[in-house]
Amino acid sequence: MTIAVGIIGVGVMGADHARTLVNHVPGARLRAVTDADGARARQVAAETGAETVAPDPMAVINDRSVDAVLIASPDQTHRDLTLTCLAAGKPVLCEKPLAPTARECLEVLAAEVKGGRRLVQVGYMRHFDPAYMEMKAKLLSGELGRAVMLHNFHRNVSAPTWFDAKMAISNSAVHEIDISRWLLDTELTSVQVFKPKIAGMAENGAPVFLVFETAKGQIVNVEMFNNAAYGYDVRGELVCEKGTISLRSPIHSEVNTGLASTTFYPADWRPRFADAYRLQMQAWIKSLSDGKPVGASAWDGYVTSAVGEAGHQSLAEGRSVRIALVPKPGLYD
Ligand code: ISE
Repeated sequence: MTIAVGIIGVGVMGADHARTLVNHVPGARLRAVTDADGARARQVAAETGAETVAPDPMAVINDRSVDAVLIASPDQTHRDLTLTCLAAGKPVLCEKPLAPTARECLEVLAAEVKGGRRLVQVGYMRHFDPAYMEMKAKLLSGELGRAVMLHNFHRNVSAPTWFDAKMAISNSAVHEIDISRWLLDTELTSVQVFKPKIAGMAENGAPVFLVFETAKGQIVNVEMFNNAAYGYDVRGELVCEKGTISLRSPIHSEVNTGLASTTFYPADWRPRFADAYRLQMQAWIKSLSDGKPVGASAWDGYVTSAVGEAGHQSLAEGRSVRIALVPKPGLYD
């Protein structure tokens, strides 16, 4: 069975997903693409061999020949489009975040629960990153004892001028919020956000430092620095009772010359997480054939946004904030 996919939004991420789908996922075909910029949609269709260019998102979702929808349009469109997919009974892989606010995520959650079956996967692709998967497998083996602390670093080369501390949390550090819950298999219960106060330092992309407590009593921290200048760099170290597990980024070559050895950083997240994006897409398509949901659920999408909002509150009020969640619906157990 071949799954016909429609992609809504073919900017940087959507176009990348289109290439991944046509080049690396044998059980799927790219049935339709659409974008607010029609010329861009036509260009991506020509490059990837997409069968049609649809005039708008509704045309993709309502196209009876489209089996599943991938949403990669701007964040503020995610709620409405996901709700429309649910109303049409179509499975959807929605780029992160599920929606910018926890309230909107809850609307999606309510609609999915009402329908009684899991149709939504959220594109928190780190669940499929081989380095994080190895970290989790090692933890689950029990060899190192229980997890005690998790250090996360997330650095980008540069941030747009409008990228403030709130964006650093809700657009970028949400990846660490998501992956920390997944790795430790628990909820984050409190958050406190700190900001270095360096005279004259640019406000856009300035670092934020988040400290969480978990329901299992662990401490998690996240250094989020969107303007770190030197490269795209994601690191992590899990400290357990009897040892630690550190993340290694994929390195394909090393240059040795002039008494020095050099490896290179990617400029953004796409090369670093290329395997994760590919494995996520393959797993999503397989899950549609075998009916077993994988990856981050709408519940995970809601929790991540709710934790991000608590982070915003901590930032505004300069204190630790308790994280309050609605009860988890049985559909997500
Ligand atoms: C960015 O906003 C993303 O969404 C990427 O997935 C992430 O890896 C990147 O560092 C963020 O800033």
